[in-house]
Amino acid sequence: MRTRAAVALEAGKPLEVMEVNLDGPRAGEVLVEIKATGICHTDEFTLSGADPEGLFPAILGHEGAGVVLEVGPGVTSLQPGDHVIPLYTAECRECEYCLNPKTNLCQKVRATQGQGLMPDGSSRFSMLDGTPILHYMGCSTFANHTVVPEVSLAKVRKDAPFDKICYIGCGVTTGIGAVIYTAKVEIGSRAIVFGLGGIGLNVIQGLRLAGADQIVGVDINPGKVEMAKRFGMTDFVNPKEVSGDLVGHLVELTGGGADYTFDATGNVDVMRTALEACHKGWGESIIIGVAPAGAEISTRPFQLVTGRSWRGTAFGGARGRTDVPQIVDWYMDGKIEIDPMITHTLTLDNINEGFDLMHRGESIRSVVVY
Ligand code: NAD
Ligand code: AHE
Ligand code: ZN
Ligand code: ZN
Repeated sequence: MRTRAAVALEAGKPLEVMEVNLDGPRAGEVLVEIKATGICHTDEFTLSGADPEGLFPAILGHEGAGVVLEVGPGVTSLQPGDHVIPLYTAECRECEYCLNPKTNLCQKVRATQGQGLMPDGSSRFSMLDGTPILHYMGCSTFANHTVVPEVSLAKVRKDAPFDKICYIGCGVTTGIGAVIYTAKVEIGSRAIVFGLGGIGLNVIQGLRLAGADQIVGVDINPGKVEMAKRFGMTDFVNPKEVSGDLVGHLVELTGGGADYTFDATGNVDVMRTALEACHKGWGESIIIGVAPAGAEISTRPFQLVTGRSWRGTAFGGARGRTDVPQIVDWYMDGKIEIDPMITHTLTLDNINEGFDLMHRGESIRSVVVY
């Protein structure tokens, strides 16, 4: 079939919206009509050329929701008409990783996914002249139709709106999950969140859900303050307005350091600050942000010797096929909010505007509705 897609032809260039060929689903694969997709900072990271795994030409996008149109041979858990959210972290429920309760990093399709290919080593997308186009993060939601492995699809309830629940495909689950599944934050905790964007705000709402007493937000863009307060931020710090040592300021503000800190910036200097702003003896710092190729983190080992821990999380530690339908229920039951964070709704033809809004720091989430 043919479908419309925003294609990343090369790094650093705007996406080009065009008709592309899409082959049908093979064994273990599913054809999905994407109804809506969010634009995450990770899409911009890959498009910019900073991603060591970035390959071109590719169809980016990993924060979508849609409807199953056709299933390939051997697919048993889904049928046409099902509503789904594509998962960049699969859940096969049988690999060594899925069987280990300590991780959500299913490896069933990860190797080919990182090469922009389906599990059989080929791509379903091509240009009209036959040139192959690569998949992205196993999702490629910047296409009106996409083919996804069965193990990379969460089946969700049919009454949930696509233009909101697409955000659960990455930002909502990553932020809330980092608190609930990865850090397992206790009631009464003090926490600091670095970066109040599409991920950091969901960390904040996760902290409120977990019953944190103090939620400090740190961002260099004061335009993010109002939204962060709405989601539960109790204190705001703009590093540009702190004279002197930022770590010292944060340690004092949290009465000796935070129980938990979260980096949602992808900046390795911020990651160090986040680790060092943790409480001596027990503070845990969770890295969510994705850093550019070649970037490295550092601190004095003494920071760890004296009881701080450095950890990371992908997709908030969520097991997608199990946890994502539950997060959709939380949204539908009013336990979490999504709507105010979707600040802009675009068409596929205007998708590059979503990247411009992100660059200018004017959006939280832009969502493309097909
Ligand atoms: P975003 O652009 O919406 O937000 C980033 C925020 O960080 C902005 O508000 C910006 O002003 C702030 N910021 C930038 N530099 C800062 C600094 N030096 N100090 C304080 N604040 C600073 O991006 P997003 O969509 O929220 O994504 C955030 C990060 O999380 C990105 O690196 C993204 O790639 C990553 N991410 C990781 C996962 C995962 O599974 N680990 C999932 C999604 C996104
Ligand atoms: N490809 C990059 C790393 C990108 C990365 O860390 N991706 C996160 C999800 S970001 C979603 O917005 C992730 O899930 N990582 C675990 C994994 O298996 O990819 C690089 O540096 O090579
Ligand atoms: Zn993302
Ligand atoms: Zn698995």
